[in-house]
Amino acid sequence: DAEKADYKARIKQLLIEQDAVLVAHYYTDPEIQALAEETGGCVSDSLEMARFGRDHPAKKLIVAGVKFMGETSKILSPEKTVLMPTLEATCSLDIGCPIDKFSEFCDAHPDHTVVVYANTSAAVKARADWVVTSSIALEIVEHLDAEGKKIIWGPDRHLGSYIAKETGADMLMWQGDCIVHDEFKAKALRELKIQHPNAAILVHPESPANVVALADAVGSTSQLIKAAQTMANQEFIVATDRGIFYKMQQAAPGKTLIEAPTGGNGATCKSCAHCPWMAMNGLQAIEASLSAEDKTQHEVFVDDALRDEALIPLNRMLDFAK
Ligand code: CIZ
Ligand code: SF4
Repeated sequence: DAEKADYKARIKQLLIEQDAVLVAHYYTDPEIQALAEETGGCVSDSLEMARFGRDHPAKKLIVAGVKFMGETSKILSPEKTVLMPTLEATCSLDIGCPIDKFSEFCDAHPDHTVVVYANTSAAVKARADWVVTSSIALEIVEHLDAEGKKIIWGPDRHLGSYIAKETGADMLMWQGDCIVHDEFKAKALRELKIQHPNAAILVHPESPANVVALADAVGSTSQLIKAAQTMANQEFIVATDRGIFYKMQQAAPGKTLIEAPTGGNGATCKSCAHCPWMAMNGLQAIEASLSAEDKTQHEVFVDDALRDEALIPLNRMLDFAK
């Protein structure tokens, strides 16, 4: 509508005036992803978002995603101004892994290598030996296991269990979960598959093990998009945040994408396949991040000492990914 068109036009103007670029996650709303594409920004997973921001010549990054993504961008690009539509967009994994408790857990097992998921605070990253995203977690754990390392894994217990099962690595698990993926239900998924016998089931490994067990392909957001593109099936049942449908449909035009069921037998779920924090990145909030005189609701800062420490395990991942 007219109001939205107005916001979009203003955002485009402000991005140019301020030498800023919009970096959006696959789970943000489709109109935000489209805007990032139209304005020369990027739509990607958390690893690629951080890389794109670091390598882009713009002076300012507008990170449409959740707080850990803004922090990671700031850690990799300290000379750039990093703004977020709202600093209140957090993540249940980040909330569920406070630094003091996590640090105690690590201290209790000093012979373990600490591997943390990117969905954590800068302080938790600073305590880690490795940071991983779901697109590279399996390979890094395989590498560490081959070196005979025992691993502390945090915070996502489902992703951790999946990786432990796939690699056979010795992993001590922090018990966090993602409120979006944790809601996918195996029983209802089995019933849906009966109605769509030719559909391939695509599952993000933050989902429960009994849902992962039903998958034809398991992977990170980028890997699931690739699967929809390359697998011969014409229909896919997709167990991850529904924001991904925008890029998945672009990559697999003409194929049918179906949401995996949440909540089972009509029970309600907290998030129903869309992250409430990702959903906070609306047009109005993006416009505000660029136009507000007072940036306290928007600008991301990471303490210098913390930054230096968090950069080590982050760069370890980026170097490994090369
Ligand atoms: O679930 C998330 O927040 C994901 C998939 C983040 C990422 O690594 O892109
Ligand atoms: Fe966190 Fe889950 Fe939202 Fe991703 S989808 S930001 S893991 S709560």
